[in-house]
This record gives sequence, structure tokens and C-alpha cells, in this order.
Amino acid sequence: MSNAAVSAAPDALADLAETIAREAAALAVQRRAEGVEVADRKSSIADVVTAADREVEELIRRRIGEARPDDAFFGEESGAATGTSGLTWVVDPIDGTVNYLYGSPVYAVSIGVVRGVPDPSMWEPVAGVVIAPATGQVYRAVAGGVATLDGRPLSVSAPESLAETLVATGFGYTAERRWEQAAVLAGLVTEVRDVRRAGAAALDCCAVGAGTVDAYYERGINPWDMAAGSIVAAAAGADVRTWEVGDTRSFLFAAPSIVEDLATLVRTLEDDVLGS
Ligand code: LIP
Repeated sequence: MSNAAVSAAPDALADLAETIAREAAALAVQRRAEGVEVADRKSSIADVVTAADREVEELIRRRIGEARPDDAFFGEESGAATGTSGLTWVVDPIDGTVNYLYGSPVYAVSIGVVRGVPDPSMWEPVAGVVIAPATGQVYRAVAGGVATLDGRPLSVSAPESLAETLVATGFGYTAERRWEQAAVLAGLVTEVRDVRRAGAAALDCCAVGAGTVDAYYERGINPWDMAAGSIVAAAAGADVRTWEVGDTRSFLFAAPSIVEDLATLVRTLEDDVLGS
């Protein structure tokens, strides 16, 4: 019977996630400096994975296994492994892979811990750490606790109307999904302050928590993209709304002052575009 080297207390899990994420971030920076190339493509020619994505996830998975061998794992590149502890580590080794490939600093190591299966509609959030390797910024939170950036508490914004709301979003990797998302955006862009598209869901979620955007929504993001960032955003006071249109789930993380109005607007636009 294997014994965990680290307790299941949320703060201990957050400490472990941060220690591992810092080591993973250093590896990602090193590989970026050495030169990054496409190792494979997934859902489309634009949906790339680099050798660094795979190597960084292998490192994260190995470190988690050393410290908490009975936990389950769910990673973007190496898939799922079951466990017996009830905890699952939900990992995106390099979120913002296209930015990473191009040398943009907007990418993140995202390590989330949840209780239950790695399904955002079913899991119980426990702890999350998101590190931006290029800037060294460390976001972390435990569910129900305080969200921090480099140790400083975070708090969401409070825009008074959609017209004063700065909205982040993202686009998928297939032309069909991107067309749908662009059509929704066309209906939204005149109703809000402005739109940002950074390219890393984990950092977009943390930006809501930090108040550097007022909201982030995206249709079709994966559990690993948003597991850790959603825990940071919620701990910072963000409200979360999620819904399905057709066979795809959308997520909205937003300041409470505008979450209902923005959720109604995005859902209505998605229903109109998708004809549901
Ligand atoms: C990315 C997300 C981003 C989304 C991209 C992609 P990846 O994750 O963080 O929000 O718009 O299409 O899914 O592929 O870089 O891990």
C-alpha cells in the first residue's frame, strides 16, 4: 500500500502544486530558449503540440506520482490515469501552446486539484496553481480561500454595466468552431467596453480574478484549460456560469455585477448562431 508523501489538506496540495509548477515552468522556459518546434497536430493543422508540452507534462505527472501515488491524473497530452484517493490532478502543461510556439510570453503551466472525476460539471474544486513562466507570475488559490498573485490577495472588478465591461474570450482550432465563435463575438462586441483575446484560458480565468478583465467566456474549452484558473477566479469572487448549446459546453467567469446580463447575452447569441 503506497503512502502519500504529502497530505490531502488543500493548502498542502496547493503547496505541492506550486512547487511542481515552478519546476515545470523553469523547464518550459529552458526549452523555449533552446528552440521550439511542432511535434504533432491534433484536431486541425492549427492545433499543435510541441515536444516541450509532452516533456513538461511528463515531469508534472512524475512529480505528482512521487508525492501522491494514489491520486488520479488527467492531462492534456498524456490522458487519464485512475486513482484510489478520490483526488484528481487536472493539468495543462503549457496552456497557450500557440503563443509558446511563436515566442509570445502569454502561456501558463496550469495545475488543478479536484475531488471526483475531471468533469467541470461534476467535480469539487480543491486547489489550483497557474504560473506564467515568461513573467514568473504565480496565481494560486484553495477553494473557499483567498486567491493570490505572487502572494498578494486578488479581487474581481465591479463594472456597473455591460457597456463598461472588458471581456476576454478565445477561439477553437477548427474553422467551423471559429466561425461560430466569431459570429457570437460580432453580436457582442458592440454591447461591451471592448474584447481581449490573449490565447491562454488559464491566464484569462486568473485575469478575471485579478480584475484585469471583467469577464472571460469561451465555448469548447477543455477541463485542463480551466481547472486551476477557475479555482483562482472563484476564490477571488468571480461568479461562474456554464451551459451547453448542442454538444459543446460554454463557460463564463465574470464579476458578479454583470454576470447575469453577460450570460444572457452570450447564451442568446450562441442560440441564434447555432440555431438551437
Ligand atoms: C488554448 C486555450 C485558449 C483557447 C485555445 C486553446 P491550449 O489551450 O487556452 O483559451 O482559445 O483555442 O484551446 O491548446 O493552448 O492548451
